[in-house]
Amino acid sequence: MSSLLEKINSPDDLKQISKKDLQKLAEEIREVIIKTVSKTGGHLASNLGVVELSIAIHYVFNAPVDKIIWDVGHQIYTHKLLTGRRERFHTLRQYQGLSGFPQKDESIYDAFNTGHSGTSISAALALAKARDVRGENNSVIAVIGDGSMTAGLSFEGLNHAGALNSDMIVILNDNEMSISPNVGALSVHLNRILTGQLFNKMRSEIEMILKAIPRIGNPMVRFAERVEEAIKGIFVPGRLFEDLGFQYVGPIDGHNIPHLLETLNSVKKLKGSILVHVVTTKGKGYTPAEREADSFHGTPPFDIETGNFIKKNAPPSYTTIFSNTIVELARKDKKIIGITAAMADGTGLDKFATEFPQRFYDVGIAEQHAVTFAAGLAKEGFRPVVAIYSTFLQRAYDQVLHDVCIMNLPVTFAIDRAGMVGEDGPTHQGLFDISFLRSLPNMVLMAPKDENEMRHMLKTAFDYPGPAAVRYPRGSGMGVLIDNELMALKIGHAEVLRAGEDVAILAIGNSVFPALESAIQLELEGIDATVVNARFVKPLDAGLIEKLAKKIGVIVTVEENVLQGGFGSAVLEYLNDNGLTDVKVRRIGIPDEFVTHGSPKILRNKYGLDVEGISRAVREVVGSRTLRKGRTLRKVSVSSRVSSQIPHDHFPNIR
Ligand SMILES: Cc1ncc(C[n+]2csc(CCOP(=O)(O)OP(=O)(O)O)c2C)c(N)n1
Repeated sequence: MSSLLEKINSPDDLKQISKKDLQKLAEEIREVIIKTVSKTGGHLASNLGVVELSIAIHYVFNAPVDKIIWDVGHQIYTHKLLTGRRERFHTLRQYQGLSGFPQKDESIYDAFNTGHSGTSISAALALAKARDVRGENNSVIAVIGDGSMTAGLSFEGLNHAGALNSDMIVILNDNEMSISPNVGALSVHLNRILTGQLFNKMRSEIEMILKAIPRIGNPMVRFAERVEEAIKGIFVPGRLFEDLGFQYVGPIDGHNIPHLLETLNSVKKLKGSILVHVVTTKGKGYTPAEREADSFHGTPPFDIETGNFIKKNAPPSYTTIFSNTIVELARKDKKIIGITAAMADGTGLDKFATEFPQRFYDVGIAEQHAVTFAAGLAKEGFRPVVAIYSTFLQRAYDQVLHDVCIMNLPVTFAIDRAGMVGEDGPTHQGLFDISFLRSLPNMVLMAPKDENEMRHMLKTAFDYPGPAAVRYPRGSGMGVLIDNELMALKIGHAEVLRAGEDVAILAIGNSVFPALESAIQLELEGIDATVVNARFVKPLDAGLIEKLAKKIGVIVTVEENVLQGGFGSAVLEYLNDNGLTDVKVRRIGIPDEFVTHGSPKILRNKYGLDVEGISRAVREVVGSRTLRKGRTLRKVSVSSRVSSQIPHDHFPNIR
């Protein structure tokens, strides 16, 4: 069977395909996306929903001269297939393969890098303004989902764009879903547009007013009824956007290609800021994804026939353990309130939501609001927990500082996906939170070595009368035994796991077990290492660090975070500020660069964060230094090294 897709290497090739064949092309694209994502994992449901829309956009507009900005960018698989990346599509999200998001360095068709929600309108407005200054006349199109439209940043962009009335098009892809069903007043508004309620409500109100006017009232009602059809669908539905300065067009069926082509062709000729409201079905064309669009938002590899996810046999994830622990804590403490920014499933707060619906808030994609909302609740005596991914907490930095830390309010931050996140790439790696939280007065910051310790840290955070954050990694725990009783840890106290005389390895979070394993390996080579589970980045266990500095004099720090301002920096600062300057220190972490997409295993290896990397760094720093008790380094063959018994790389969930 000859394939239409095979003929397409650029949008120009797409334009050679007749309109009547475009639906067939859409089906071919769906098949490729389903097949590929079933192997690589990725954002399936969002992509299946925009196949026709992406084809129509590329058919009508002229990329790369016309600029298309995809909000979040998780829905651009069709765009990638149509813009010269078809042959590399099987490498999606893999190390050195295609990114799962738009990347300007990957293709000239990717007009702006995205990954976090709500950036597209601001970026599109900027590209439109730059175009105007240059005196050019290309189109600029932002494609944004109804979930991402709830982000505060989207409103900031709309507000500015509407006021400037620049020539730009915002395509609102409304599937009534964020990851889970969309929440909030905007989503209610969009839903009313779709069901015609807004129009009906307004009509009956107008009717009542008109009928109340003596004599002329009734004839006016009859006249109004005649123009009803004309009114319907023109002003009323998009009133909100009209008031913000946009011309509203829609709602239109986002799976009807002829309709899409006709609408986009008309819109292309319009001047000013236009909002096209397109209605799509998330997961369209693949029954399991349509039925469970939230589970198929971001999927691990799956079996196409059954739609079942292919799960590795792995211990429960940190997220699952968090999910259970927060419920356990909340059963005992009625003041605990759970808050998520559109990530109830991803963070594991869904279980809390089911058991305590009155104490649970999904605020939509609104991380800033989530944090200030938590601050307000804490101020009123409650114990809110903000369950959030490390990368998305970045958006609420000022709120953590300004609304939580200055007032020293007891908000708990449960920071999931901290460290190497992997396949989603630089926009999603959780590699900055240690640095940005460490710098805030009043903040207590911890990271557990395993899931059992995470439970105790959560208890510690809730017992602490100020802001406290627990950061933990993506993926499965270490498979350790879980204590029944929750126990608060001593704030600022580290745990010495192994005593050795040649080097002190101070590790934090999920770097602790690899450090321990490295120490076992190094012992065979004649290097005797102390291994410390730091537990707290802030406050540091200053007493222990000082003791080790004086006694051993060689320190290696390990963290899954950027080196700038990270845990290792904290140790160095302490040593320097306390006159311990003759200590030899080596820091392992992420250097001054963004970490690309790829499996966490590959990435940890690249940055020396695995057992081998830690051993290598220790060997280098210990070097030819005279070992205590006159011992010398032994060369050990690979086979005699202790192999890893510790599951460190099971990552069933992606978001
Ligand atoms: C600031 C931010 N918070 C959270 C996320 C996680 N996230 C990725 S996609 C998504 C839902 C987006 O919904 P929508 O824009 O409607 O797109 P859809 O997937 O439904 O097509 C969320 C919450 C994100 N990317 N950015």
